[in-house]
Amino acid sequence: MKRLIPTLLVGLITTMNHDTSMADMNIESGPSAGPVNLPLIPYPRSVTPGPGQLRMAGNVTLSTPDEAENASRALREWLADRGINVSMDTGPRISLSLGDAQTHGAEGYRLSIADDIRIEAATDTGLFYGVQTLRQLFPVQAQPGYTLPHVVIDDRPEFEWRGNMLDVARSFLPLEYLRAHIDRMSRFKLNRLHLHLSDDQGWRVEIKAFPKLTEVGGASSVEGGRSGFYTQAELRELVAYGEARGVIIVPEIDLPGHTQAAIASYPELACPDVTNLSTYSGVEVGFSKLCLTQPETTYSFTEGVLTEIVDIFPSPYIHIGGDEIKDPLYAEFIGKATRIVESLGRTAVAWEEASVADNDPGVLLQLWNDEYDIQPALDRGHRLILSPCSYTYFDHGNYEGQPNTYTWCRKEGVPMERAYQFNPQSYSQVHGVESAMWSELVHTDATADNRLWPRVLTTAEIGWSPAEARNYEQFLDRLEALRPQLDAMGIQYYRPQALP
Ligand code: TNX
Repeated sequence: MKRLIPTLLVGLITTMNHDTSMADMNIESGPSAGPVNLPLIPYPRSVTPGPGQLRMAGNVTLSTPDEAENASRALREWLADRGINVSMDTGPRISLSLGDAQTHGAEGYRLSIADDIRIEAATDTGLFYGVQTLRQLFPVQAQPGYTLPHVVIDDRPEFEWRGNMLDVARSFLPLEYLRAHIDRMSRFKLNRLHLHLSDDQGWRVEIKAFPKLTEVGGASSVEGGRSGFYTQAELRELVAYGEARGVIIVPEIDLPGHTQAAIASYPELACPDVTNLSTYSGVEVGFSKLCLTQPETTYSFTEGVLTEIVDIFPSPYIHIGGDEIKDPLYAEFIGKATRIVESLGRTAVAWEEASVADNDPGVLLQLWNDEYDIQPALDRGHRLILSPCSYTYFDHGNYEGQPNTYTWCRKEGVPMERAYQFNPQSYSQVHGVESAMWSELVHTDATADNRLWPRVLTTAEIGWSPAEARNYEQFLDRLEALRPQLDAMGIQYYRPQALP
């Protein structure tokens, strides 16, 4: 049931009225999300309104600790962008301070707005997230003055892994898109960008020991898609860009299947009886594989590639694929590949089919097919990244029948409401959640935006907010309030017919 806007928010709304699309912001309150529905995504764990309001003009004073480099930079850049001056002695103080890990955890923070604005956290990342929350409370355009509600927000994430996967193998995405995506993700506290870097249709990462992977495999793509590859230097820069925004880039090299681009580059990777050694631009899967009966070639390739991958990507997790392939030696290969990753000092992630192998229980399994039996792996202690296709595959339609979308997992597509209803709390041993955008049918930046947004915001909220703080009606109201922020980021998000 909708209620009048609580007085606490009147000042905020008044400020927002300058912005026409904010004017119709519909603040709703309900029992499950506490007394107010601040325009925040993901919704914080705890919101305690205070009695007053903070009024400020376009000046603030700042105090930021040296150790909080990323949060301080994000705060200063945003203030500069918003035209808010940092001065020595006028305006309220915004202070960032590093405190106690027990209270806030690795990514949590407390944001208090009273006469001053304080953000406390145990880490730079926690402070960074506090800054993101503060930012969402401000209108997107510079105003002569701002009024903020007095409030204390205590917040920390439900899951450590809050991810999004981009398939850059079927169709390439330019570096600028990836940088923009990292910015966008970090604004909503998403922290793992999983890059699907190789598949039948393309190989996208420079490997110095195997230069033909990008000469041949980098030049192919799915039909109608984009080809290309990233150099190691470009990827290192992207990693640093992510690090400054709390986003770890998790690379995936899909093995031992989905390897036609590698085989076309190095035919000796296929068994001698294989005649199809050319690049591939179709969409069917499951036909290519490394020759597992030739361990010398297969493992020196696997080890050589993974060694360079760990050198480029400091991520504690390296994804080795492992999906959609039948081979009598499959389980043996996976066991060996996950141990190669371990020997390189990292933890392997693999698609859930890999659960048949004798892996160290530390290996993370990424669940994607609602019908797969994962129980035996859970019994052995594996933890899960949850990406069930019928809730999280954003190559499926925003609505039933959307052109250029898949339906193989769910014929009705994955409308946002459905995506929001996904409940990771109904699984056990959950390490995190991740949505995925496969790119067989996604060939431009605009289409990528349309498939990803706003649905990625459901991943952000499901990954961060506890089940009690989630409510779809309220989420829609908050999304509506944040729409100018998505617009300002230049996101060409899908607009449902129901919205003007
Ligand atoms: C299944 S999910 C795949 C991908 C496809 C995707 C299309 C998974 C591990 N494999 O190869 O691109 O479906 O929705």
